[in-house]
Amino acid sequence: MLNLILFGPPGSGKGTQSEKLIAKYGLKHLSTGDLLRSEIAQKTPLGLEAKSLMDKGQLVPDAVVIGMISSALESNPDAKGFLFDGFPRTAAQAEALDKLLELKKTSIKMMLAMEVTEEELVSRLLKRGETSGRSDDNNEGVIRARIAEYHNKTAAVADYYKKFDKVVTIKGEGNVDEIFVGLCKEIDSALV
Ligand code: B4P
Repeated sequence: MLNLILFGPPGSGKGTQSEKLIAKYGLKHLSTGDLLRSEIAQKTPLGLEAKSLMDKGQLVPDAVVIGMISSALESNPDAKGFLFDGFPRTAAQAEALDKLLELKKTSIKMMLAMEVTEEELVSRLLKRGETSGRSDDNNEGVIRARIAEYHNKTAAVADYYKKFDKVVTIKGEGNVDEIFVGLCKEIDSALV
């Protein structure tokens, strides 16, 4: 199995590049952001709890997202591999993911970490907010709170995978297709 983590701050291009990567490598896309937004759209109790946190730019509790990923892994027994997008976002989520994959006798092959400056992140997300209808994208204060959550709780997840020599850093600014080519180069060189 080929299991990849696409990592980076909010607005770094994870969702954008995920679509291209799953098409090229035939992976199952698991985005905790998308899973949470689907719970919100269905107005489930979990979705209502998540919405109040997401609207403030805060992370949803670990137990909630770990549970969602666990059932997504169970319901895709025949997947060739998974692309984790926006997960793990805390050290506890990273440890839980390793255990879940161990049960499936597999592991993370690599973490692709995209780097983008804060001003570029803010401008991309504000621009998306003009059309996306996402309430966490149309307020600069909320966007900066999300970036702060990333620095306080999420950035350290890269250190966890660095211990296992699994992190590759990619510049996430510039042309979408050129960034995609850079990501593929790293994946292909890990596959030989
Ligand atoms: P996510 O859905 O993961 O949202 P995101 O980080 O904002 O999006 P992403 O990074 O995928 O956006 P993209 O760059 O593609 O999370 C939303 C919220 O859900 C979190 O704040 C949190 O509350 C909660 N949550 C999710 N997962 C969680 C977890 N594991 N634990 C706890 N809470 C969790 O796109 C951004 C914009 O940039 C787009 O408009 C795109 O067109 C543009 N763009 C992309 N690449 C570009 C490029 N190269 N140049 C110019 N623009 C570009």
